[in-house]
Amino acid sequence: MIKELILPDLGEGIDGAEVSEILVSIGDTIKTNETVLVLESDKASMEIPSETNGKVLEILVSIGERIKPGQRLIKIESAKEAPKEKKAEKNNRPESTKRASKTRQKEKTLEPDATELTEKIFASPGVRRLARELGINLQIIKGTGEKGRITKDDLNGYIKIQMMISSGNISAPRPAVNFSHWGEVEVQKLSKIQRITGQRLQRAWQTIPHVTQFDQANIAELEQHRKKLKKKLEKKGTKVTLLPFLITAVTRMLKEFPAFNSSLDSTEENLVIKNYYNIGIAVDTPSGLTVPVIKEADRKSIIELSEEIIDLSERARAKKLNADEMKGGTFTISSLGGIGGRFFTPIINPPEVAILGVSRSYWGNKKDQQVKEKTRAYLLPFSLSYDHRVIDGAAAASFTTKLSETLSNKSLFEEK
Ligand code: CAO
Repeated sequence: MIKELILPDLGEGIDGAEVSEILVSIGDTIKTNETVLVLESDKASMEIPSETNGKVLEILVSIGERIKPGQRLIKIESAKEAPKEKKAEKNNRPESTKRASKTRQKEKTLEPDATELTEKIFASPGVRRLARELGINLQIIKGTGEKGRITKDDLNGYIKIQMMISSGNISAPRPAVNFSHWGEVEVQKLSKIQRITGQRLQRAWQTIPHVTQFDQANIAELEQHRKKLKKKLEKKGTKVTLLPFLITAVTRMLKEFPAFNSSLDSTEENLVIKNYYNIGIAVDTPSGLTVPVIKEADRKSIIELSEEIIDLSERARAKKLNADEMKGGTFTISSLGGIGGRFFTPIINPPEVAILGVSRSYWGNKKDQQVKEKTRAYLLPFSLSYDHRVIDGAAAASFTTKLSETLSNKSLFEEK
């Protein structure tokens, strides 16, 4: 026997609704009360159940179609008479009408907050139910269905992104803002280096508990020494800046404080201490920040380091570095001394556990702890960021204190 499922009166002044989901296909065997359609009215979502067991012969509506009570929805070849509902009928409204309004009622009682929040949100009951179970506010999901309806794929996509964000694999999506609304704007594409560096920095910042320790060193004597050396080597075409001295001082510190030259292994249960000293130097290039690595920096003289810094930074700016030259670092120095500023908080370059940020030297007063007097000093401000899972504050303060002493003593560099 062929039966037709008719859209019942939807009640409470609802004169029609849009078909948002068709849950059956031609040929499907369905049971009485099984949901076959999902409708979306201005006020609520409704599931329309079958009134009979049987086989779907024809679907008479399509997704997005606006339908009205009394409209034919589905032709079903009935297997047998649908069992009569036990409940006494109080009026002439068909059972499905009651179910539909019951569904609406249920949505209203189960989702008091959601109803308020989602007044303008279109989503099927299934999507709403899942969102409710997972505590997801549907308002923040952009629906890709018709009229912005949130589909199952939209919800799944959102869940996937959240999982990736929480595992640190990607950064949170940014809301689209129309900045030109407030004035003229210019859009510049980020370079590949900027995009990759940005992702790495964000991951490092989010996953490593950073602490930054600040200190200064009186490098007046060292600066005098550097200037002499610079003058001498200028004739040979080598420019000696402060950086090679910093690298030399840092490698000495790393030997004295091995934890700063280590990495956590993948289990995060072991510390891998490295007995080689490869120093990454942050280089500012027109296409973004690059960090070439000076290998075995502890074995190189100030002149060798100067030449290598010039070579690596020039090739970094010309995008001529090869991948190996940017790998294997054990500690990074980011020097902004040539530019300016006074202290900053550098971001650790994983899998390393510490980074030294160097700012511009300046003439100031330094209190001499022994004679308790203030003396004029050429002060180099520096900032050490470290991974607090690996390094304690006490060790970091010892490191920076010792580094300050080392840089204040030019004799330590004279033999190099
Ligand atoms: N205090 C005072 N003067 C300093 C100084 C400091 N801390 N550091 C460098 N200078 C001086 C140099 O001695 C040089 O002066 P002279 O010509 O009189 O000798 C001048 O500043 C320019 O130095 P430089 O910057 O060209 O050379 P460098 O060896 O110090 O640095 C490099 C090389 C590649 C690190 C640098 O050019 C660079 O790119 N720095 C930017 C790094 C960066 O962007 N870090 C930020 C990362 S976080 O976003």
